[in-house]
Parts: sequence; C-alpha cells; structure tokens
Amino acid sequence: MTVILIIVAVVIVLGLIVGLGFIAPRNRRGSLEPPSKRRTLVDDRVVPPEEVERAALVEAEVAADLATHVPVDDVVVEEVAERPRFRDRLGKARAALSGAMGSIAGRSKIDAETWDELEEALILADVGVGSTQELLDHLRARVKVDGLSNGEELLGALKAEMANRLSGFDRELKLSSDSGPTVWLFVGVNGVGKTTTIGKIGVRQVREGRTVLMAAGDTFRAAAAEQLGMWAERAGAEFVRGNEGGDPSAVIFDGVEAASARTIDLVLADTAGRLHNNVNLMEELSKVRRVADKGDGTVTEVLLVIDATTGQNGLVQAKQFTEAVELTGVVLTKLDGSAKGGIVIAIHDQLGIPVKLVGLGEGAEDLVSFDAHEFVEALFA
Ligand SMILES: Nc1nc2c(ncn2[C@@H]2O[C@H](COP(=O)(O)OP(=O)(O)OP(=O)(O)O)[C@@H](O)[C@H]2O)c(=O)[nH]1
Ligand SMILES: [Mg+2]
Repeated sequence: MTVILIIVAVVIVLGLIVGLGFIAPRNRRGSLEPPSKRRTLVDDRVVPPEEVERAALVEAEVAADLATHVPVDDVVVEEVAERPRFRDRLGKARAALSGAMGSIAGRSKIDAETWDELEEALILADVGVGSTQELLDHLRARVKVDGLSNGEELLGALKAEMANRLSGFDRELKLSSDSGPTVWLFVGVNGVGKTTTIGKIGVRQVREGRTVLMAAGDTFRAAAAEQLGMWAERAGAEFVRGNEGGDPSAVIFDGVEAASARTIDLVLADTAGRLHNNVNLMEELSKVRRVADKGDGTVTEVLLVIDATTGQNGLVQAKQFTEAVELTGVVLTKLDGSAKGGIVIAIHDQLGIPVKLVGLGEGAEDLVSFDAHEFVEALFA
C-alpha cells in the first residue's frame, strides 16, 4: 500500500514538473511583449495546423480583394470632382500679361512710354487691334477725368473697363419652352473641341437631371461618330448616328425625332469640322440648322466652338460662321493651353456674341460657365 502511495506521489510530482516546464515559457513571453492580434489568435490557444493554414488563406484572400478594389475615396473624387477655376488654369494667359503689367504697375507716372508698353502688352495678349485702341481711348479719358496719376491706378481702370465690356451679356444656355426637345447645335473648324464639348455638356446636363440624346452629325469620318458614342455612354445619354458619308441634316433630324418619340429633353448635335471659307460646307451647315428645326424639336443654341490658342483667327471664323448660321454663343476651348486670353475681349467687343462656356482641359469636368469678373481677376492676378 505504502509503495502504491509513493508511486502515485512520484507520478503527480513528475506531472507537475512537466506541466510547468511547458506553460511557464509561454506565460513569460506573453507578459514581456504584448502579442500581436495574429499571435493572440494562434498562441493563446492550441490551434490545429489546418486551422492556421485556413486562417492564412482567408487573410491572403482579403488582402488580394482589397488590392483589386478602387478605394472608396477615389470613387467619390471622380463623382464630385471640383470644377476647375480660371485662376488655377489660366497660368499661360496670365504669364503673357503679367510681365508687362508688373512693369506698368511699378511706374510712378503715366507717360508716353507707359502708353506704348500698355498697347504692346494688350496686342500681345490677343486683345486685337480694334479692342486695344478702344481700351486705350477709354483709359486716356479716365486719366483726364479721374486724374489717374500712376501705373497702378491705370491698371485698376483697365481691369474695371475689361470687366465692364464683358458684362451685360446673357450667357444662359436656353431650353425650349415648347413641347418637343430642345436642340443645341455645335459648329466650328476642325479640331477645336466640338465633340469633346458636347461630351462635357452631356455629362453636366444628365447630372442636372435632364435626359439627353447625342446626334452624330459628323458623318465625315466613322471615328467621329464612335468618339461621340463613347461620350454618350459615359454621360448616360442616348445616341443616334448615320452612315459614313451620309447627309448630316438627316442624321440630326432623325436624332430629334428619336428624342421626341422617347420624350428626351435635350439633343446635342455634333457637326463635322469645316473651314469657314469653304462655301459648300458653310451652305451644308445652313441646311443642317434649318432641318434641325423642322421636326418636333426647337434649336435654341447654335454654339461656335473656338480654340483659344488660334488667337485672332478665331474672330475671322466667328464672322463667317455667324453668316451661315446665326450664332447664339461661343464656347472657347483650350484656354488652359498656350492661349493668351485677350481673345475673349475681342469676341465680345467686335462680334457682340457672348462666350458662354470655357474649356479648361480635356476631362469631363473641365468646362466652366464664363464669369467675366473671375476671368479678369484671373488674368491679372
Ligand atoms: N487642353 C484642352 N484640350 C481640349 C479642350 N477641348 C478639347 N480638347 C482636345 O482637343 C482635341 C480635339 O477635340 P475634338 O472634340 O475631337 O474636336 P472637334 O472639334 O470635334 O474635331 P473635329 O471633329 O475633327 O473637327 C482632343 O484631343 C480634345 O481632348 C480643352 O478645353 N482643353
Ligand atoms: Mg468632332
């Protein structure tokens, strides 16, 4: 009996020694360095190897999943990307003026040299000869009447007059009050940004809650219709196209009829780029304009798209286009490029047509409504 008791005691003691030998190191480690989450999971209980393996697999899957997903923040930025401001995009236009203007602003008196420098700066900034002369005449009168005496005051008066010449225009894009769809027609020479502008406007109009149809009146190249089709898809607009080489008037007419049948609010009609001095092509445009109005739709805007980097040539284009189709406004694109900006003054002064929209880049959001005050401030800032 004693022998049995001794054996049981020895077994218990041995059991205790073996048990402590395993547990103690683990506790020590745990108390010295706080375990990571992963280590807690695995270390604080006895985990079978297959469970560890499965956990690792799940973790790898989640990591791969996260890596292939666009972060939510990025999606939000795309959706509500802020409109660009003139100030941020008119870098080059501003650079064209700011050097000369800085020098004029530093002058303590207004003399012949000041006038020469100002005239040169305005011409170089694309304001055009006619508008430059008118601005200088106005400023000379102001110097006399208001007693302006230094360069800074002179520039203040110039800014005010530029803003004044750009004010009083109706820049709203009109919608028809009749029952059929509203039609906006886009015209201009090659490559100025007509199709891109339609795309940008479509995106904006759909976002504002209108239903839109884009009509590919540029039947000159198949690629032109495809380009517009991609914008339509992007904007969530309906799309009508014709055959390559087909009659552009017919395509636009079909577009308007389709829009009417589907009670779509707005038809954005693209046209092929054409040289303003090509008589046949300008006549074709007159026909497009007439036919677009024939069905259920009403043309409320005929927008001439002008590439701002072409400078004073834009004025010549505008004169010719307005003879073929009565223009309701100008969309001035690529003002973010090497354009000098003064063309805006010339268009208003010489043609009396308002710049309604300005393109400040190639993206869907890079189209802003023209704001005279903001524009002049950005030009001189
Ligand atoms: N930087 C800049 N590029 C622009 C702007 N608007 C259009 N573009 C670019 O100008 C190029 C021509 O644009 P389109 O829209 O194809 O011009 P289009 O007038 O339809 O050309 P055609 O149909 O060939 O007469 C494209 O590369 C556009 O991305 C703008 O405001 N700024
Ligand atoms: Mg085009």
